Amino acid sequence: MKIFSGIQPTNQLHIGNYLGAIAQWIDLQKDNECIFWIADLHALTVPYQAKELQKRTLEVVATYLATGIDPEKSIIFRQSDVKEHSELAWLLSTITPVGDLERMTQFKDKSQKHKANINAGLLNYPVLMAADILLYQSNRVPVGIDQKQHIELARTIAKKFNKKFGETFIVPEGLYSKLGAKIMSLKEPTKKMSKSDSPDSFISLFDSPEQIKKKIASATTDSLKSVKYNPEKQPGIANLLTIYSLFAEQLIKEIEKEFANKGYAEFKQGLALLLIKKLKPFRDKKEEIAKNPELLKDILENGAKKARLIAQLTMQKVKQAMGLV
Ligand code: AQP
Repeated sequence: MKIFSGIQPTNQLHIGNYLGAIAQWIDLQKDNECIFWIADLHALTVPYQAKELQKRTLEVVATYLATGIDPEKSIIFRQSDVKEHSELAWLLSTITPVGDLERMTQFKDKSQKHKANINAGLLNYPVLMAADILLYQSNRVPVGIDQKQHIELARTIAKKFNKKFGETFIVPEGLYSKLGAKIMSLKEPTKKMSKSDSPDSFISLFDSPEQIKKKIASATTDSLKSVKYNPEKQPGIANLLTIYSLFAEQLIKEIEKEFANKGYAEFKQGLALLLIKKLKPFRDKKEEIAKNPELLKDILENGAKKARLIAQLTMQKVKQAMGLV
């Protein structure tokens, strides 16, 4: 099966990006044809520093390697290295109703967050995302649940294109992790954890032990004093239990029992120690990778060559179908 997924180089990746997306990739990489890419064109839709973008892109590649993505098994490439993404996005935009784009939750949220910069790219983001996925004839797209609406739109666009111009695209399906599909903010546990929010609201995959302890200790909880999974009444504790369960590979019920007569401080201390232990191999591997920056550039160059071949084949088909050649 063809697996395709990517991440924007908008900041250091957090445990939400890992549990919602990357952890699934590691499993899928064993038996599938995988493509994992860096969505730098998408990252241009929110305010950013041009000087920082290259560095952040290479950091995402380093994060992929540090968490276990193997460039020998999977293609890793940068979106802007394959011009067919932008080309197909334009073609697909001609069959996408503006109304469909205006009702996207991410467009509404990001327009609210960046009121002074509601650019057309922000509105067209899901069309570019549909182009990304469809170019590679992807079967499955493992992502967090926040991307479900965009995946559904990509499916609608693929079906519409196939109906109008003849069978051209594979209609992709989203793959969502059972428990980790939406990790919440540590500060506002009714909102998803986001790498562009305040650093206190997320645990980066490379936070130091001190940072982890401090952030978990100050995570928002409640006054019920009971370590119970109840997302409605205790969203903060439910989120911490979810994170604990996924990293410890232990059922939530068992963790509740373990901390049944203990306070939140003890539970948080246990979670911080668990995270420090589980994230240490990522930190160590990233330090090792940092010694060889050329390796990251080579991986992107090789990945782009392979990605271009696949993308060009699809573009030929698309242009023929649309009457452009
Ligand atoms: N909180 C989350 N829980 C589970 N999965 C998540 N993802 C993001 N946040 C969570 C998944 O991570 C992948 C990469 O996301 P992205 O960088 O393309 O953009 P995003 O979804 O907008 O992620 P962020 O962290 O919120 O970034 P910013 O702040 O830059 O917008 C996707 O598969 C996403 O579902």
